[in-house]
Parts: sequence; C-alpha cells; structure tokens
Amino acid sequence: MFAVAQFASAFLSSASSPFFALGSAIIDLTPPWLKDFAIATFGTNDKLALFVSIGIVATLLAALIGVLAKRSFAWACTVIVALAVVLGSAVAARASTGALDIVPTVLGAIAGIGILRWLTNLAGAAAPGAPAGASSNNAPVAGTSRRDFLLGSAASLAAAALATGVSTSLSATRNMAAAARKALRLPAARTKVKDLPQGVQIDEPGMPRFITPNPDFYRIDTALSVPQIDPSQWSLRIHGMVENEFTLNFDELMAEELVETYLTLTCVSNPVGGDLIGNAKWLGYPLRKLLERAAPQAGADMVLSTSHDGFSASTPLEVLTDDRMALLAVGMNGEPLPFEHGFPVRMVVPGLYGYVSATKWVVDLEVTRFQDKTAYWTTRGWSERGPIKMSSRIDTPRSFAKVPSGEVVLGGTAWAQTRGISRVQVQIDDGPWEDAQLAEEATLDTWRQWRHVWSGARPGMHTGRVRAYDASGELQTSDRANPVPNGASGWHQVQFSVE
Ligand SMILES: Nc1nc2c(c(=O)[nH]1)N[C@H]1C(S)=C(S)[C@@H](COP(=O)(O)O)O[C@H]1N2
Ligand SMILES: [Mo]
Repeated sequence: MFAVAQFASAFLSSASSPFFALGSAIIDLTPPWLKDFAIATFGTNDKLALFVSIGIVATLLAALIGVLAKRSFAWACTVIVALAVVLGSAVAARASTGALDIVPTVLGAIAGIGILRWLTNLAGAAAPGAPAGASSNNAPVAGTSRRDFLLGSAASLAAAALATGVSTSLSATRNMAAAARKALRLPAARTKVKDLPQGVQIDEPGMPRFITPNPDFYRIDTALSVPQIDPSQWSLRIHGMVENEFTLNFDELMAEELVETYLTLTCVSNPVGGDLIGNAKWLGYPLRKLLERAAPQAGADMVLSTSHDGFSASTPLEVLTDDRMALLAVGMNGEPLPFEHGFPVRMVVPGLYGYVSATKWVVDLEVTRFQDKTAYWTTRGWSERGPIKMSSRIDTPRSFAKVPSGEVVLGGTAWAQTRGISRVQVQIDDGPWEDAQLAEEATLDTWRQWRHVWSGARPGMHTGRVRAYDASGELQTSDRANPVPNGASGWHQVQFSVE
C-alpha cells in the first residue's frame, strides 16, 4: 500500500507521499526532549531511525490486517480505509500540498485492498480443510497451496520494495531540479568580505578542516524528503509590516551584487564537545539590503522566515539590519547550495543558532513582531531567541584515545560568532590553566583553531579541559546546561591514556 502510494507520488511531488507526510507529522508532533534524544542517539541518522521505525510499525500493521482478513475481509478493508484517512490527512496538512496530492494515498489504499483480496484467496485455498466452493467466484483453482500463499506474500513484498526504489530514482521534480542545479553557474562575488588569511588551519592529526567540505557539513532539518526546487520556480515574498511589499525571483537575485563571506553555523542541539557545527564560505545577497528595499515599519521587531516545506524561524529584525553579514545565500564553498543545505536559496546569519535564523529552501519573509508570530521550534518548547553561546572543543586527543608518553599535543576549535575568540586555555588534570596557541582568525564569525603542547606526560589516565574567552575578555561559562531550551554550555573535557 505504501509502495504503490510512493510510486504514484513520484509523478507528483514528494510531499504527496503518505510515507513522508506521516513521518513529517510525527516530527512536527515530537516534543523537545524526544527531538533531543533522537539527535543525541542517532545524530544526523535521526531520519533513518524514524523511517525504520515506521517500516516496522507498517509491517506489524500489515500482519495484523492479514490476520483480521481471515476472520472478516470487510473489517480488514475498513482498517485499510481508516489508515488511508489518517495518512491522507497527514498529506493534506503539509505546507506544500494541494488536493491532487491525496491521489497517491487513495491509489495506495485501493492497491492494498486488491493485494489483500488476492492473498486471502490464496490463503483460503491453502488452509487445510477449506470447504470446497466456500470462497468467492474468483476462487483459486484446486491445487493452490500454502506455498502459493507464501510466494504471493513474498512477491507482494518484493514488488513493494522494487516500486519504492524505482519511484525514488524516477521522481520527476527531483530530476528537473537536479538538472537545473547542475547547469547553474553562480556569478562571482562583487565583494569579498575578507580573504582567508594564512594560518587559520592547524595541521595536527585529528584536527577538523578549517573549511568544512560540503559533503561533511552537518545536516539538521525537519525535511524527510529533501525539497527539490527548480530555481526557475523559486521566488521569495517579502511582506508584513513593510512599506514596499515585493517578490524576488531567482534571476533577480542573481543580478544583485553578491558578496562572499566566511561563517560558522551551529545547531542549538549541539552538546558540549559535539559536532553539529560547520564552517563554510557563503555567497549571497545581504539581507540588510533586501530589508532596506522593503522598508520595515516602526514597531516591527522580527522577521519570520518560512521554508518551502513549512518550517519557520523567528529572527530579530535588528540582527538582519545591523552591519553583520546576514545573507540570503546561494553558494556554499564555491558551488550552488547542495539540496540538503537549502538549494536554491537559504539564510545564514552570524551569531544565531540555525533554528532561529538559517532557514533553508526559504520562500517567505514576513516582517512582524515577536508578540504576534511564533516560529516552528518555539511552539515546541525552544527559546524564542537563540544567540550562539561561546564554546570551545577538544578535537584531539579524542576521549579514550591512547597516546605515547613524552609530548602530547592537544588541539581543537573555539567559537563566539560576531564577537571573536581572543584566548583559549587548557588544563591538564587539576593543574593550572595554561594559554593555548591560537591559529589566525578568519573573521569574527568563524571558529578559531588552537593547539597546546603538554610536555612531560606521564603514563596513566589524564583529563584535558578547555575554555575560551571572547574578544571583550569574557570567560566562557562553566555552568553545565543541556541543549533544551537555548543551547548547551559548560567546559569540554576528554579523558585519554598516556602509554
Ligand atoms: N527549511 C528548514 N531550514 C532549516 C531547518 C529546518 O528544519 N528546515 N533547520 C534549521 C536548523 S535547526 C539548523 S541547525 C540549520 C542547519 O543547517 P545545515 O543543515 O545546512 O547544517 O538549518 C536550519 N534551517
Ligand atoms: Mo539546529
């Protein structure tokens, strides 16, 4: 049933897939503690975990319906129809669906009933002592057996798997958008905010690249199927409390004076020492200029950005209009945004966690007030505002690593976007805090690498701790906090053994 619907949805849009719609509905209903648990447990595999769970539940349901059908075919059909109603509602509730998008679910239900009919017929014949002529007109001919039923079930399953696989590669919207992305040539930036200085990278084994390659860049979002938007179909509407409401299309955006900047994105769910953080070179148009053109009215204090698939973020208007480089980005590390990272257009904003600023697949900006509108994660228990907390991390040695005695090199990263890092200190066991060597700073909005040499390391277990200071001399807080509701804090430590 799912498979037929999935297959049919390939001809419409992925949003019409009941499978994705159900998953998305589950995500939307997830309380913050569960989201946090899922990310903590499965990391960026959280979506895979959800799919597997849905798959297991669907298989159990199918088995139940099968058992029920043996007693009453009519009741089994009622259950299938009820399921279709639930799934159809989930599809209809998505932001990017219309009436036609219900079709795959309906086809799926019809196919489900058809397959059930066929299988019960096979089973009816297979059941020992089935009274002759007890089944309906299209009763199987004599000689069908339990083997036929099992073969039939296996064939249905195989067909389902095949249809799902084929439909994913066949999806029409996907192919169009992929071709458009491939053909896209981004214009060069008119301005470089700053050239990358020499010496931002510390080359020590275990250190991350200063620029995170796109395929390694962390991905966090609520989109079960990555939106596939053809740039020629994209537009951004800017409206709400503005003097000049307008709509911008992709060609118009590309004709603007694009700028290039380096910026480190961070997820609010990143635990102390975690890796939900990445640094890239972004190409885009300053949101400040876009908002200047729209001319916000007095009293407005927030911009609600909404994505193609209905996610939203609330960003203080002030942050988008001051002189920091908040961008409507089209390029990431020299190529068009990857689909997973928001193709064709997303926001990136220095100093704020992604959930309140970095809307991917952005299609709508509403200038409004915090008291009037509430964004996606805020309605689910996360803070209305999310400035990034100053943090530092030990990347090497890893926890539980074994290192040779003598000289141990510790290395890592620290970040305080918009303020910059001025100092990093390391403590071994309960010794004194010592200044680490800092790599060059690229911009105030990027992370900064550091290294510290510990000479005279004696064999045994040891603890390394790190803490940072921002440019104003403020020390990173040692107060431990979990990610919910506005980001983790506390000093990162690792335990390693010297051989
Ligand atoms: N459309 C959309 N944009 C989104 C999100 C989302 O769920 N949907 N998640 C946000 C969050 S929580 C983060 S941390 C960043 C992550 O961006 P990345 O996946 O490119 O690293 O995207 C933000 N933009
Ligand atoms: Mo996030």
